[in-house]
Amino acid sequence: MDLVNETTEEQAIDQITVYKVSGRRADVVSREEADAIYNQPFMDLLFKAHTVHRENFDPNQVQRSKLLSIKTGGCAEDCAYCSQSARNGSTLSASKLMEVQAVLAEAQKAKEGGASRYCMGAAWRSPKDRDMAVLEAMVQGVKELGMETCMTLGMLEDDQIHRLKDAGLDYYNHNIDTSERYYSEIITTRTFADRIETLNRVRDAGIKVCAGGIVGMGEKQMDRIDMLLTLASLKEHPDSVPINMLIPIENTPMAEVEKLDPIEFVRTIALARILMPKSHVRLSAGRTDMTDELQAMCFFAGANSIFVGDTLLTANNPGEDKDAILFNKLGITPMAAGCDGKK
Ligand code: SAM
Ligand code: DTB
Ligand code: SF4
Repeated sequence: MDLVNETTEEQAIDQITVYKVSGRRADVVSREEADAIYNQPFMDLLFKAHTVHRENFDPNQVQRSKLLSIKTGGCAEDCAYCSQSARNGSTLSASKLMEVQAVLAEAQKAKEGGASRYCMGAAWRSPKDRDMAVLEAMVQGVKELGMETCMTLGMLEDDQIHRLKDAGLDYYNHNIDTSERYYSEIITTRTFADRIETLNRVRDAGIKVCAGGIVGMGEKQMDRIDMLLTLASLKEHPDSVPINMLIPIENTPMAEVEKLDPIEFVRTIALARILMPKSHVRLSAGRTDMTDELQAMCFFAGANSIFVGDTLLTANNPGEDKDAILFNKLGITPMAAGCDGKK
């Protein structure tokens, strides 16, 4: 049986056009087409997204990454959602960059817990040159443990990117966070264009790109769609696309924002899968407040990666036991390190 329901309407939705976003060449659907995909009847959207997912991945495999905050709090940036911004009046105390051995001990535990990728995050606008040798040693050490390496350190200069690449960095995470239109409501200390520039530099240096954003920050539906269109319009699709549901943090400007309807969240995941068929779409922050059924629906819609362990950077995450039960119930198996799960 042909899995694709070939209606005229669906053919119209499938039409791929070429257009430019902010001067970057892009082979992506237009905003109108993306809107039509996002807003089609939910069952049709899920069917389409799952079909695309199956064409590109084993739908029963999910990749697992573990996060560690290697430098917490006291950040000079004003990201309105973040517990680590010194400007947000958060009660989180700032700490120094961790010692290499302490990071490697944590990475070893994550490996034993089954994570295939280790992502080290720092609450910085960008790293200082004096920190680079320590960061390089962390990358080298985690690589030697047999895990994929990822860092998220803010904006990077070319020489910093090359040093990290030479140390063995596989992935760099840098999120665009929201649409270009809504961005200035969320962050004023660095621009949307700054983010794109860092992403392009990372890609040009041959490091795999992990780029996504946050939903549930009071944005409009069109902002979620535009955010995904921008990601799909990068020179190459990001290898990983983390979709974070806002974790509201006390004392931040986002603490009381209205919760996003979970169906809208699933629609966002589905559009990400359809626009970026070969990327790993990560069901990222916010899983602690999601039911098993919602997470299962996200996996069906094309999410195939998660963060594991009971903490993200500073906030809670479901933890290994809960995830093992969920995977077992759903018949999901973890992707091995170095295996991209692609067909
Ligand atoms: N300082 C670096 C930067 O901003 O690029 C790296 C760390 S930063 C915490 C990494 C990402 O985590 C952010 O870009 C954002 O997408 C996500 N994030 C931070 N706080 C969050 C929250 N409360 N809820 C959901 N996602 C969040
Ligand atoms: C991403 O997109 N989400 C992760 C990772 N990349 C660095 C971070 C989520 C942070 C959630 C809030 C916290 O733990 O402070
Ligand atoms: Fe700093 Fe990153 Fe948090 Fe923004 S998201 S305040 S840059 S740690």
